[in-house]
Amino acid sequence: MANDYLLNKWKTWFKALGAKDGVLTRQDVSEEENKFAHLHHFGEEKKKDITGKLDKWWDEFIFRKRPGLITEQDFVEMQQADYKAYKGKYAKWIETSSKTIFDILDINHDGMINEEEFLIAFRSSGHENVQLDKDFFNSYQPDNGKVPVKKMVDTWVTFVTCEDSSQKDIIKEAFEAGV
Ligand SMILES: [Ca+2]
Repeated sequence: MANDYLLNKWKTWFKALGAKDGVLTRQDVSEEENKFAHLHHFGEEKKKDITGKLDKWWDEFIFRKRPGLITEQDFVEMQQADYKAYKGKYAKWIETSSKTIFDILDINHDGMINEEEFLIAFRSSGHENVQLDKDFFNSYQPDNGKVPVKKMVDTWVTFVTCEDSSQKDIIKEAFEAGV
């Protein structure tokens, strides 16, 4: 069993994905994707391409190929089941998930996340306080305005899999600050 510290982070993560009233629907995801495409000013073709990749990520890593909506309880139970069955593989799965999504969010394909890419990703999923989003981005101590995808991925692995509350967790801190 994951400890309470990690269970609470999974609940925070679920909300951060854009769940409303404890439920995440395909409609929520579709709205987020439309906003993402709009903020990036994608043309029709680019929008179709990126939305297809995002849909695949949501389906595989968040909905886990379940049809319809997922509740917070479903979500936490899914993490818990995998975590219990194979702790090491769970961390690897989260790493793969994070790498996959950040490679999509890295729109200019330079292996780095710049402030614009970061802000659009977070604004699209309902984190509309741009100042807080910027503070969050800056907590990565960007070099020349950019953060390597690898660094982003590592912080997500810590956030989603680390049970040790004494370890620094900048994602947890950002959400606690109101992102
Ligand atoms: Ca980039």
